[in-house]
Amino acid sequence: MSQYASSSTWSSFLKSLTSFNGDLSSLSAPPFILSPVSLSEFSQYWAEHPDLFLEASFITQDNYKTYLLENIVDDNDIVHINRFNLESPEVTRLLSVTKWFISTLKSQYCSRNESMGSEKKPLNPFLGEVFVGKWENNRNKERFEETVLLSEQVSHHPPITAFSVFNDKNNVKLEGYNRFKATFTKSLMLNVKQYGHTILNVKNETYLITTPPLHVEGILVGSPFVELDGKSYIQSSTGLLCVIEYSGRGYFSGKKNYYKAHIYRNFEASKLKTNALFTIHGQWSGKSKISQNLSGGKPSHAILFYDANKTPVEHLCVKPIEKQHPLESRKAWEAVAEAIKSKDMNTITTTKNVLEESQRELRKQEEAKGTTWHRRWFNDVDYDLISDSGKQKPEKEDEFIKLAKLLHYSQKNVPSGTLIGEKGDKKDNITSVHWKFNRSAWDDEQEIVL
Ligand code: 0T9
Repeated sequence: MSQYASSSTWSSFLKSLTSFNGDLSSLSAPPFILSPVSLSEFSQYWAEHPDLFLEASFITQDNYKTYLLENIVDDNDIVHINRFNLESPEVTRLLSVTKWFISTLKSQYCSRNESMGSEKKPLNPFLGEVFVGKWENNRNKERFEETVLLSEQVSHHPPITAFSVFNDKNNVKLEGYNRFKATFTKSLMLNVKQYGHTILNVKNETYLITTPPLHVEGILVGSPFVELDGKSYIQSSTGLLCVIEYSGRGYFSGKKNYYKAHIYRNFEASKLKTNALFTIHGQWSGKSKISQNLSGGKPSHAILFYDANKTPVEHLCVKPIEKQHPLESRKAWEAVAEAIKSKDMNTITTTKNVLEESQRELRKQEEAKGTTWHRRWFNDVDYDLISDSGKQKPEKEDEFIKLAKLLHYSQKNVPSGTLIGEKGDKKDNITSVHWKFNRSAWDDEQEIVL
């Protein structure tokens, strides 16, 4: 239990949650549960293992068979054993992308427990807020070069963050956007559905990635933490598909942060688990193992797939605040973040008001001029081809459309991971607007530098 949990401010905060209206920004929480970090920064968690982010781009016809070698240490030497029969570079690359994706989860959902003691309420980004930086990959500069992160708040109400991570040298790029909806249960657990999707592009292959629902436990005792629910899909443009199922303590294992992933030849095959080519299971915040399914669905000997605790993260390099543009997250929130760190409620309120008031003023001016805020690096694209929203429509060769077809994936604005015909997709009057990265807008960028 947190030392603050028995305080009267915490219990009156808990009382205020029972009448929660869905708008998290309207909750005024006591300082100890506030994070000095904005949600626009969360996009960096996609690549805190920049080597794994790039790994699939190095898997070729020449080396794909030597992936997942098991190191057996004998009396005086290490012997590498290849236990698996890897059938094609495409399969090995999907295994590699799966490993990278699993490696992002600890960053996405546990890093704040480690840096701040528990999950905390992040700062709610303002419209147009950006967060940028790069991974310099100094340990292997020649091979990797730099990987860039761009994150932009493209909507304030509801909050939507769009992001892109790219490495030009190796032709690996990721783009996506995130929105969430949260509700409290009677026992004050927070249920969160994520919306949006992410597309990874490795040379000529693309992968559609969906993010899972989650819940936040431990709020009553003042030390919140995240547990994942449901599924994630990683649909490859080659047809191959990885389905990841999450569970917490006691569902299909006694462990927290548990997952099971199955690799299938395609969507049809995924209907039967015995069709899986590979099975991976374990903790995404700890160790997980992989086995190959032999004929008849029998699993082979399992070897270590990934150990989150043995693979330290590499933090993004961000310019010092003095060199940042006023729209950059840490610069814009500097005064508020300082106030949060010193747990000074009055200064938190006044500094936040200054920021919010100037945002309201901007919106008023735009309304008077009949303009809207210009999104810097992302466009909203309407995938509903018959609607006349006036928005940009996707191109003929659109990757999201191609991947969605392979996965039978809903293109509507429904919770991430919803397939066609599933609950949510069947409702009428749902839009199909998704945020897409506009690389040339970044190439033409004059004001914000890395
Ligand atoms: C996208 C991620 C998301 C954002 C966070 C729900 C949550 C805000 C959204 C979905 C990232 O890629 C992945 C990770 C964690 C998610 C956050 C966990 C969380 O608790 C917050 C919400 C808004 C709160 O801060 C609730 C307040 C609570 C900690 C105290 C009562």
